[in-house]
Amino acid sequence: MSSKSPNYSPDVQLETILAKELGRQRDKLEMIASENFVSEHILRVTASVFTNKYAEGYPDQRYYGGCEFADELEILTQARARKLFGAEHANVQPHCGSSANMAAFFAAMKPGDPFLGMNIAHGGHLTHGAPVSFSGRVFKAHYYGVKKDTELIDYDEVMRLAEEIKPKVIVCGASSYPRVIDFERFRQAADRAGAALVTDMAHFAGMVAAGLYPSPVPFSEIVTTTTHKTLRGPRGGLILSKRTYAKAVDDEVFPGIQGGPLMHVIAAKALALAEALEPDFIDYQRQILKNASRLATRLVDAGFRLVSGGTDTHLVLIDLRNKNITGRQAETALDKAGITANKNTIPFDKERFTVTSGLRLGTAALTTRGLIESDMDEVAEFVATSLHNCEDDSQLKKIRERVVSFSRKFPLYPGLDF
Ligand code: DSN
Repeated sequence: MSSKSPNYSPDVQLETILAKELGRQRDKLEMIASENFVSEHILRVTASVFTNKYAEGYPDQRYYGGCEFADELEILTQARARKLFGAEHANVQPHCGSSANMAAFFAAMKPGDPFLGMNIAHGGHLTHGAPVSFSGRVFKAHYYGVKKDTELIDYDEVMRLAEEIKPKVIVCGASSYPRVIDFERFRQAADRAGAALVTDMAHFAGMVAAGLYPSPVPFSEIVTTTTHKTLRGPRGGLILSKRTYAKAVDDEVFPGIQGGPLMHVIAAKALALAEALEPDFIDYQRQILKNASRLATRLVDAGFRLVSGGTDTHLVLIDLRNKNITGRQAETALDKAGITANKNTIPFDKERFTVTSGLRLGTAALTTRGLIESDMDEVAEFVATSLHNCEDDSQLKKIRERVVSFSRKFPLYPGLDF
């Protein structure tokens, strides 16, 4: 029913929730490394009439009528994805990163096959073989990790396991690894095993698009990503592959795993990819990196130990053990201070996953709001003071007041009600 209809009655309960969420996003500092803010244009397109359309299948091979414009849209989005990343094939239908990874794995191996992924406790993602995820239940997962001294990926271990296990797939890419990944070495390991290399570039896809992080595309049979992290698009997934894997990937996405694609989200992906093709996207990604580097420096100045000693990316991972606080305590304290972040395991963590000894911070969302390096000095001070006073609610309240007025210097969606 249209809001212009005389019978329209606003859903006050729902609108109140939406307005509260907008207020939360505006008045808090968003430092979850996997989150970002889309442009107002992308918000609008995500809410377009394509939400009404079923389009199971692919362009020119749909199971529904009326798909002529859905076809045009999907072809456009695929072309932009291929162009942005220099890929031979793109599938733009995955609803999320997990379904993209699921499709990639089913395209490259069979249930029960061995594969090699990064240990979740060392920075890998749930879908890289964790026993609770489909990836660890359907396939036989083996894990590599980081070295204890450097906290960098142990490439010798990757090579050794590749030779020993002969996995069908090697997965690289991570959720909480702050350093550049050496795709050439993963390629060598995959070749040694006769495995397909699947790279999950969800966290650093924006930097890859901008040419500020090495591209995994030339080295990998399949590359998966989400579209909403550093790439700054709508929530969703995307798969790039070599032409030889195109049919297998497409068949696994639909009909293998998903039904109707979310065409309104695909429209928003098309716009996000166009934004990422603009020259100022490179400036944006460069600023994310400068902000992360400055944040890391200031946190070290304040006495925090960072896993691997720093960052090459948008994220830093703090080892909180020298401060005698857990990740869970840190997350709660920051939330009270108006900073949103998440607890995270660190390599060789002795705490449970629900507690952890680490805190992960990212700079993509704050950079979208317009913060530059000098602003990160203040953000680092908010973080450090909150963590040093994490049991002191009155201190945290004072920081919260400062955070609110600081946040308002960087308006978010000024024209929106919710
Ligand atoms: N949950 C995402 C992250 O926070 O890294 C990955 O899917």
